[in-house]
Amino acid sequence: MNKEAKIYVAGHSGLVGSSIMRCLKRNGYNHVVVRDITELDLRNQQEVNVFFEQEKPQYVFLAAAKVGGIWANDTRPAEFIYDNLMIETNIIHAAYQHKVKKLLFLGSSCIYPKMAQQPIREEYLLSGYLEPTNEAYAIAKIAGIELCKFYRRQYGCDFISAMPTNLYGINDNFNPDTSHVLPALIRKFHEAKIKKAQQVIIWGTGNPMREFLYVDDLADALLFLMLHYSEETHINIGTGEDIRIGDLALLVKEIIGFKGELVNDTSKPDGTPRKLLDVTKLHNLGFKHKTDLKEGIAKVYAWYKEIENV
Ligand code: GFB
Repeated sequence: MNKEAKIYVAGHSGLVGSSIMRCLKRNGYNHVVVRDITELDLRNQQEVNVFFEQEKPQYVFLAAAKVGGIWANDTRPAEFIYDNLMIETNIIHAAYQHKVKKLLFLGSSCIYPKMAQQPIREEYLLSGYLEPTNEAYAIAKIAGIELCKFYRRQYGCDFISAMPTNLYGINDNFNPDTSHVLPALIRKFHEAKIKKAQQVIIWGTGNPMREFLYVDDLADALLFLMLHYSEETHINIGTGEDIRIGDLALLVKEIIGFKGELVNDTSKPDGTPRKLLDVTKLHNLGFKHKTDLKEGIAKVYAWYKEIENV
């Protein structure tokens, strides 16, 4: 991918897509095409075909997706499976038809079986049943991996798939009902501190373990893979370390400086007990993340205060 290459970032305004945009700019890739959701509905095959016909991108980062935290996934499964299947099928097929040189598809660590052996190696995919709270999203993402694999096998397309662990960073969704745990905790602790509240509610038991990767480290990894990886097998992207949700809450509490107590709401689901990725393959290729969790949360909190004007 030379610096003049025409690159399409699907999902450019989201958490991952906006980070890919910053990463491409930092690295001197300036010929990037994007479309807002109001201009191009990626669930519509006709619109996607017209866009590829007009723009003819040479490289594609497929970061567009319907995403959300455990509650959104659990309560709106039809939207998660339909939107994601349509987006990825339309883009991958159009990329094949319009001879895209290379496409990178983004999945998620929830594609692996709920009870997968830890840390989770790439080959554990489809070796057991899925976590029910995000089964719809996981099935769609598994379909995306398989699309890339089979388009490579049958048509020789250079389509690759990356499976990131739980992500966080600037431009995240901070809506308490639909967000992932980290932005939810940042917002809850921040608001509790401002209001001098006594308590903050943490969903579930606090016992699940999660691994968190700062989104700018993910974007660096994606560019690295676009340049250096070209295999049929998907590849995990993570830090190789995880933390108990209860301990994560204590860490966010400390960074924000909230003085009250934590209360567990066990009417909310825990989800997968643990999903730590084995990142040996990525490390062996020569890529390692840079941002430590505490440093990353502090960066996001600084950004959050700025956009909230507080
Ligand atoms: O980040 P999260 O929503 O998603 O939740 P998953 C992680 C854990 O944090 C769960 C707990 O055990 C939640 O119960 N948690 C505690 C909270 N307090 C909160 C809170 O205020 N908000 C939220 N959201 N969680 C998602 C999948 O699973 O991970 C997606 O549903 C996707 O499909 C994504 O794969 C990466 O890690 O459980």
